[in-house]
Amino acid sequence: MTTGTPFPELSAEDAAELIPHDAMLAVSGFTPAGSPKAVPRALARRARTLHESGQPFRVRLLSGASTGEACDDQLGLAEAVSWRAPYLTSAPLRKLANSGKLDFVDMHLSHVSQVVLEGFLGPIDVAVVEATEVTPDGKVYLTTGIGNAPTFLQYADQVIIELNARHSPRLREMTDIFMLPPPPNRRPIPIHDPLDKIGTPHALVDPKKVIGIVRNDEPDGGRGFAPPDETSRRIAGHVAQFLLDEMAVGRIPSGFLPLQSGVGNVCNAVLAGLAESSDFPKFKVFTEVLQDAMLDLIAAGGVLGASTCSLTLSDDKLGWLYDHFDEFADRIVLRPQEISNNPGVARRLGVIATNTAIEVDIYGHANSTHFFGTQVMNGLGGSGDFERNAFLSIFMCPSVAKGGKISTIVPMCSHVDHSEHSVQIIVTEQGLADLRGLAPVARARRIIDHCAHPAFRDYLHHYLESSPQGHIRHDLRRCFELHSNFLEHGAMLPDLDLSQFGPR
Ligand code: 0RQ
Repeated sequence: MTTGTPFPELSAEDAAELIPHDAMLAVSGFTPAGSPKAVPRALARRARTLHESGQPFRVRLLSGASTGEACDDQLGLAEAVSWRAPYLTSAPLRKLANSGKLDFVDMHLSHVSQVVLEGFLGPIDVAVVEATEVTPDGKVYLTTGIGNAPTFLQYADQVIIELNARHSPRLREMTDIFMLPPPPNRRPIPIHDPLDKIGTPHALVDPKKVIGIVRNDEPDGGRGFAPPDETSRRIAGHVAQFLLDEMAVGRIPSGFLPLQSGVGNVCNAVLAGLAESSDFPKFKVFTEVLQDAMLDLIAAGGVLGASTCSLTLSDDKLGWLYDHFDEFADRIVLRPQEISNNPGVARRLGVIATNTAIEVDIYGHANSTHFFGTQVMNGLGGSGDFERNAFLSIFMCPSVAKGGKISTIVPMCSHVDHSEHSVQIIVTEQGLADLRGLAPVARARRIIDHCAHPAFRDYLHHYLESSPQGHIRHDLRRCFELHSNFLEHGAMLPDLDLSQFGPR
């Protein structure tokens, strides 16, 4: 059947039948924003039916970042994914990855597009892409998360478009699609300000590859955040004061620099703290995820505008944005992640990167992804794209987790995502350690004194001072003693009185 477009209209079930077992399936979006919904739900139902009749059905799933409940969670619950890249936040997928039932490849998000065009992952069999419109000549107007959709549309063998009536067709006014050709034909990306537009409002697909259109009106299903707690507010206070001091001594220009903000409550609190401070100039944001708090700050004027890859907004906030689109149309730019997270552009703009860690060691290595070196949480996301190339790279975390059973400042990280060579500033609610220009042992003393919880400082100082002398001082027999204590006794320092700690 065809109505309104030259492409066959399919039910979600019919579309799911076109995706074979073991296919490389690529999906649009970045976080729940812009991810397909109807086809993945139908695919999960199909997988369950096939599994019940004893037949195998699993796909290899490639996306921009995490996706929404309809895709990652449903396919994970149906055990219908054998391989996943580049990022996940889904509890069912995390469980599969941590039990060895899913091959999860944790990648820098800016790398994905290039890996696809290198052909390293093999062909993309089918791409499912959410859009507000696809024209007969192959212009695809994407929705709230651009992710890698332009690349998937170009390289997939077959394409299914989910036309989602929930989204405003005006999203194209914010969208700026710019594709990099393969090396050696690349030229400098001409972005000199976060709000510069350099591309087109649509992606492109060869119309012959579009095997069907599925209509849908399911919302993204994005959730809001709890208001920042006391710990997040204290971290935010330290970051704001540090940046003001850097401006006062002229190391940050008086007009400030573009900010990148990671995900989560701490990052939201920092952003809000900066934008609400009367001492702060208004600033622009160059980042990958625009959340509710940032939209409020743009509306209030503290943030002048944002370059991002996705509008990861709660459904209510997205509805509000659509109702007030005129206010934001020229203050938000939606880009593919190869551009929103581009290392060269981040370096040129002088981005101040603020990201969160699970643990940090006394020399400044940061672990953002794995608990106790083995259990993956979410993945690296875009944190590495920004931190390695930032003008200033800031990592934040509460000084303790699990009510004081865990110190997030440890002798040696049980997994390393970001190294001492590019992590510059570490912040906990206890204080801020500026590591620039410090050799390893001086870094260690500063991190322990400024960032570790007082209850863990004696242990950490003793570890440092009693370890064998070297450029870096480590005792390889004891460097994971705190981790081992937790795994054996349920607390890193089993004799510590936990009543001194708050809920974190
Ligand atoms: O567990 O949920 O059971 O209470 O980890 O910790 O402090 O609430 O921190 O939600 O901000 O997440 C690094 C995971 C922080 C996140 C990470 C436990 C703690 C709690 C969560 P509970 P918090 P947040 C852009 C940038 C990598 C990707 C990234 C992340 C839970 O920010 O995934 O930066 N970052 N992307 O109790 C054991 C420790 C722990 C610990 C905390 N040391 N050991 N458990 N927890 N520290 C995004 C994209 O790219 C899309």
